Amino acid sequence: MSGNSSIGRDLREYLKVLGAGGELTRITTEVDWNLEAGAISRLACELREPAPLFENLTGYPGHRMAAVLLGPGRPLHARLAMAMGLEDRTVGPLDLIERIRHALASPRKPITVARNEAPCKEVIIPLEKVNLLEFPAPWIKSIDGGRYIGTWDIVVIKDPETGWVNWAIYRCMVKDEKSFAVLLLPSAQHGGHIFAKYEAAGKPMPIALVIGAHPLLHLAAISNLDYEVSEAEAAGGLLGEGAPLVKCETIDLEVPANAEMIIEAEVLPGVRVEEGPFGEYTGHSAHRGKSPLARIKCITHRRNPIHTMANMGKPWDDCAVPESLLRSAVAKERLMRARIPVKSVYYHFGLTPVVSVKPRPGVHKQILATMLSSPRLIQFGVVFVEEDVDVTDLQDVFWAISTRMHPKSYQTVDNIAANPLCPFLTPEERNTMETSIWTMNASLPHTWSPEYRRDHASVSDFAQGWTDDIRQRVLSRWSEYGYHGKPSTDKEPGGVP
Ligand SMILES: Cc1cc2nc3c(=O)[nH]c(=O)nc-3n(C[C@H](O)[C@H](O)[C@H](O)COP(=O)(O)O)c2cc1C
Ligand SMILES: [Mn+2]
Repeated sequence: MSGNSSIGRDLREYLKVLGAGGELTRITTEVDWNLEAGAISRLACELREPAPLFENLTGYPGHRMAAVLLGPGRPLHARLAMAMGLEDRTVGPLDLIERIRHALASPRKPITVARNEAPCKEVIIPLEKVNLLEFPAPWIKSIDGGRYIGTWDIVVIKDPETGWVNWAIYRCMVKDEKSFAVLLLPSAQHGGHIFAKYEAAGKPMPIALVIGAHPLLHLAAISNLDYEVSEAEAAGGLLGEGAPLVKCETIDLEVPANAEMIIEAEVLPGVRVEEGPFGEYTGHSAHRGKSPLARIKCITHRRNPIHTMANMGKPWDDCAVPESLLRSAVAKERLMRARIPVKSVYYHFGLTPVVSVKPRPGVHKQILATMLSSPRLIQFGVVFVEEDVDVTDLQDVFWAISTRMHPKSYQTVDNIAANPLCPFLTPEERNTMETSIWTMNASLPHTWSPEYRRDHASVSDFAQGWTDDIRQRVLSRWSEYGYHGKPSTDKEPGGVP
C-alpha cells in the first residue's frame, strides 16, 4: 500500500471504532433488505440504540449493509465525536461545532492514489456485466416509492465550465439493472445548477455515486458550502490530511479510493423519470416527481462490500444529527466573517437555527440578511435569543420565546425560494416555488435602560437571582443540608430526554 496514512481511514475502521464504543450492533440473523432492514434501523434511531450492521441479507450472501452511521448515539453526538477521532465522546455540541468550523476553514487538497492501490477497485464490473439488482439496495419504508441505492452516499460531479468538483449526498433510486434516478433539485443544491449546464449543452453529465466512504467524507458532502468551494478539500480539513482519491474507470472524475463501492454513470440530458416519494429529513415523506436518470457505465467495489443506508424521518436520524452541527458551524463562520459577533448558533434537529447574540441596533436584521445569503441556512425560520440562553437547550429556548418575545416580534419574510421537500407548502406555493420564512426575536429590547430591565425583567434563577456570596454559601453547604451529589444543572443538548 502507499505511504498515505489516510488510506486506512475507511468505513471499516470506523465500524471498528463504533463497535469498541458500544455504538454498533452486528446483526447476524437473516434480515430482509425489503422493508425489514429499514424498519430496524428506524426503530434503532427512535430508541437511540446502536447503529445496525446487517451481515445476513435475504438473497445477498457476501454483502453487508451498515445503517444510520452518524445517527443519534449516547450522548446524542457520540458517533460524530467518534468519527472525528476524539477520545471523549461526551464532548458537547458547541465544542464540536467549533472543531468542525475550524476544520472546514482549513481545507486540504486530496491526494491521488494509484489504481492498483485503491481498495474500491478490488472488483471491477464492466458495462456488459453491470446489474444493479445484484446489490442489496434496500426498500427502506413502505411509504417510499422504490429501492434506494444511494441514501448515505457521495455524488461526485464536475462543473463543465470551470472543472470545479462538487460532492453532496443526493438520494438515488434504483430504476432497473443499469440505471438509477437521482434527485437533483434545481433550486438551492449545487447538483441541480451543474446539471443545468450539461443539459443546456445537450450533453450527458458524468456522475460517480460513492457508497461507504469514511463518515468524515460524507460529512464534508452534506456541509452546505458555497458554490465553487470543494467538499473534497473540506473532507481533508476534517480528516486532518488530504483525502485519498483515485481516477474512475470510464469517466473523468476522481472518487474516494477506499470507498466500498463506486457506481460510474452518466446523467442523460432531457430525460426525466418517476422518482420518490421518500421518507425525508423533515420527518415527512417528500417529493414524488420527475427526476433525472443516470445510466451506469461501470461498477467497482471492494470484496464483500458494505452497503450503506440512511434512514431519515422524525428526529432523530442520521441527517439531523450531523446537520445540527454542520449547519451551525457553517452559519457561525459566515456570521463571524461578516463581523457579526454572535455568541452561538445551534440548529435544532438540523432544521431550525437558534442564534444567541447581544442585542444592539440592527443586529438581528444583519444576521437574517447574512443567513439568507446562503439558500439553506434558514429553511423555515430562525430564533434569536440573548446571550444568557443556552441555544442547544430547547427548554431554555422555549422559555425565552414564551416570556421575552413580544408578540409583534414574530414576523414573516415573504418571497423566499421554496424547498420542494417542505411539507407545509400549499399547492399554489408548489407552483410558484415561493414561500415565506418566520423570525422569532426572543430578546428584550436593547433600548431599555438597565434600571427598567432590572425592575421589570430580572431573571429569576439560581445563577442570577442571588448575590455571589449567598450562592457560594449554598453550594458549599449543599450536602450539609441533606442533599446528595454535586450540585449541577447539566443537561443533554437538544432537549432530548
Ligand atoms: C442522508 C442525506 C440524504 C440527502 N439527500 C438529499 C437529496 O436527495 N437531495 C438533495 O438535494 N439534498 C440531499 N441531502 C442534503 C444535501 O446533501 C446537503 O444539502 C448538501 O449540502 C448539498 O450539497 P451541495 O450544496 O453541494 O449541493 C441529503 C443529506 C443527507 C444527510
Ligand atoms: Mn457544494
